[in-house]
Amino acid sequence: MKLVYLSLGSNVGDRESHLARARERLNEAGIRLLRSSAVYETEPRDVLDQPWFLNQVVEAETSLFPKQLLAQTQKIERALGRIPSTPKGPRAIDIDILLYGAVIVSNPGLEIPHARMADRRFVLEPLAELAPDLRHPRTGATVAEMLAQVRNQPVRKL
Ligand code: PH2
Ligand code: MG
Ligand code: MG
Repeated sequence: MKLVYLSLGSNVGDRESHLARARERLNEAGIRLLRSSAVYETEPRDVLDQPWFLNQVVEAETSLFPKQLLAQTQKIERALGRIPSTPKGPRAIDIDILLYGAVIVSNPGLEIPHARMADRRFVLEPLAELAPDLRHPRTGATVAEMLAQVRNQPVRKL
């Protein structure tokens, strides 16, 4: 069993319900949720001209290997009506693998830890609720330390 952290995001349609349905589907797919952060409303990053997101981080345990975990999260994204669109643009649901234990995975289709997690308050703020002392497997920085660097990005706890 591995302890994993996933980031959930939605900025299209009924955002709350997309997050809730993603949590249900994850449980049914052998990704057993242990804890969930609060939900945050967050300013869009990268592609700025799109609606604000709801974001949340969940802690889960799974016996799936990283590629199997990715396949399941992508299947759930499709089941919840995610339509392929602009990279980093609007989406009904996004499920990103942040951390898979302390394992590092680097291949064209999958990067763990998530390549941009250290720059994103919409990831670090909810993650810090669950695991402030957790260390980034590459840099050794704690979640709380990374969060301190991105406090200027607007987020609002619901
Ligand atoms: N996801 C992106 C791009 N920008 N901005 C916020 N606030 N939240 C997201 O989940 C998000 C984003 C690509 O997945
Ligand atoms: Mg994403
Ligand atoms: Mg994604």
